[in-house]
Amino acid sequence: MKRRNFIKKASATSLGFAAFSSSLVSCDANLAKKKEPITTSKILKPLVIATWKTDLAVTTAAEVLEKGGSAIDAVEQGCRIEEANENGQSVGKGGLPDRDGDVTLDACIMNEKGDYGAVLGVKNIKHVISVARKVMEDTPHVMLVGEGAESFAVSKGFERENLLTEKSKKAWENWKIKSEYKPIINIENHDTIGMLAIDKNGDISGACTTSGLAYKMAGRVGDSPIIGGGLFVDNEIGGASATGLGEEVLKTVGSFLIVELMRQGKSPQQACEEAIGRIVNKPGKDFKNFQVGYIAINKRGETGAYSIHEWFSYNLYKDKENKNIKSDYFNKA
Ligand code: SD4
Repeated sequence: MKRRNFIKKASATSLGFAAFSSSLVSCDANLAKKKEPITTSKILKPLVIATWKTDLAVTTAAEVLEKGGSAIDAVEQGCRIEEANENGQSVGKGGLPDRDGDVTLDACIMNEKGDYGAVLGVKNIKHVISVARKVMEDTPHVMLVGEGAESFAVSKGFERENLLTEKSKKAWENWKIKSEYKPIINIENHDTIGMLAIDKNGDISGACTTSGLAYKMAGRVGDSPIIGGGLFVDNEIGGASATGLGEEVLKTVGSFLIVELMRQGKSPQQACEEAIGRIVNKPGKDFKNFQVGYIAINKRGETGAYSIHEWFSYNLYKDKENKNIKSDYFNKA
C-alpha cells in the first residue's frame, strides 16, 4: 500500500472510531439523564388482563380495583384464586408434579415502582404469589428458591400443606407407566396464570404463578418466575406476561422484549406478534409441538395477545365487563 493511501485509510479508520466512540459517549449520557415518562396519560378506568380462561381470578382482581385498591393488590388477589383452585392442574394446589411426584411452584410479582419478588421450586406452600410479594417487600432480595423459600414462607405465617391432590397423583401414576418425558406443553390445556392490572391511579403491576411443566425434571424452573421472561412491568410503558413452554420464552426474554418494543412505539398487539416471531422464525425451529402465548398492556390501556397455535385465550376486564377472548395466533397453516 502506498504511504499516502495508508495514511488516508488509517485516519479514516481513526476518525470513524472517534465518531463511533463519541456517539457511544453521547448515547450513554442521554441514557443516564433523568427522562420524563414517555407516556404520561393516565387512565382512570381499572383494567385487568390474564392468561387463559380465568374468569373468577379476573373478577376478583377487578373488584379490588373498582373499590379503589392498587394494581399490586389486585394481581395478588386474582392469582390466589387460581392457586386455590384444585381443578387447575398448572397452578398452586392440584398442580401436576415433577417426575418424582413432587409439586413445585414458581411465582413472581412486579409493582409499579419496578420492584420485583419471586420464589422458585417451592414445595408445600399453596399461595406462592403472596410469598413472592413478601420477598419483594420484606427482604433485600428478589428471588428465593426451594427450601429457603419454603422456610421463609413459614416464617411469615404461611402454612405447609400437601399440594398433590388425588387427581394429580393419579395422572402422575399413569404417566409413570411409560415415563415418557417430552418437555412439550399440550397445545390446548394450560392454565398458568399471568396477570396484569391498571388501577385508578393509572399504575400498572403484574403477577405470574405456575406449577410449571408437568413431569419436569426435579429442579427445573421455567419462565414464569423469571423477571423479563414470564413477566415484566415498566410503569412508564406497560407490561407483558407469558404462558407456554418456558424454555422458549426465556431464550427470547419474551416479556421484557414486548415492553421494550412498546417503548419503541409498537402497540401491545404488534409487540406480542413480534415476540412470537422471534421464536418461530429462528432457523430450524420446530414450533409445531409447543405453545407460547403472550398478553400485554400499555399505559393507555390498550391490550394485545398472540400465540403460536390456536386455542390460547385470555380474560379481559375493561369498561366493567369481564370477557374470555380467543387470541389470534401464528400457525394458521
Ligand atoms: C413453564 N410457562 O413453567 C410455564 C408453563 C405454562 O401453562 O405456562 N403452562 O414453562
